[in-house]
Amino acid sequence: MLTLALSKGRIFDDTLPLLASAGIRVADDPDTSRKLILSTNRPDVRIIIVRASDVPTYVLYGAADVGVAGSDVLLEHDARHGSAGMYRPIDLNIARCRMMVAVHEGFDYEAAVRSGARIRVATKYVDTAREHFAAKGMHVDLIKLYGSMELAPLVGLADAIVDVVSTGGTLKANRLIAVEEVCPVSARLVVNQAALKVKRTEVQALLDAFELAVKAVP
Ligand code: PRT
Ligand code: MG
Repeated sequence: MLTLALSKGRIFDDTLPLLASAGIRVADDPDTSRKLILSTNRPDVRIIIVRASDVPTYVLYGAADVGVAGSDVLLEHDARHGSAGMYRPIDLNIARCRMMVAVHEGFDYEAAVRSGARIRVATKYVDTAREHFAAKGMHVDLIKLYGSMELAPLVGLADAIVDVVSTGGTLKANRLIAVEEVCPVSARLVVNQAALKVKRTEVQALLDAFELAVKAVP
């Protein structure tokens, strides 16, 4: 049995076509079904639905053989736990966005950087943000949040946020401005290191199919 960990929403939606090209069709829709284990047309392949930030944990511990996780999630995981135990063989080029520093439109970020001011930054990517600002030689106080980062500068919790941005609509609606890119983000295939050996044939077949499908996208 091959177990694949996905999060529902954009990762699941964008992975479906890749699975289809590997001949795998999912029987249930996670948006309407409450099932957390989804069967597929292949009796030897199942999908588990987990939180986006939990995908590396399931794969690392071998509860899933393979998973799809945003590079934002992987960066944060690695900054905390190191990169051992998981291969990331393929950039799937899906769920793309950019990790950005953003501030309220009234906050002069450049002036704060120039003057060496200590700023407060709210983010769920605490370790990634710490490395980013340390590399710039900036002093920051980091505040860990679990979601809705965009709210923090509006109510005085923080001067800046580090969050992922795709259309920019959420920033705009909240009068925030992206002032700096931390890194581009896209989802990667992650593979448990032991599974790659023990289930070599099945895992390799999936990797090959995904790789072909990714290359076929212009
Ligand atoms: O929702 P949950 O707390 O379980 O986790 P999650 O929010 O990390 O999961 P999910 O499914 O929302 O995102 C999964 C992965 O998709 C992330 O880890 C990213 O790699 C990737 N991704 C791509 C994004 C976005 N685009 C994105 N726009 N993840 C989140 N967003 C957020 C963004 O932060 C903003 O708040 O969506 C909101 C709308 O973005 P705009 O710029 O289009 O307005
Ligand atoms: Mg979300």
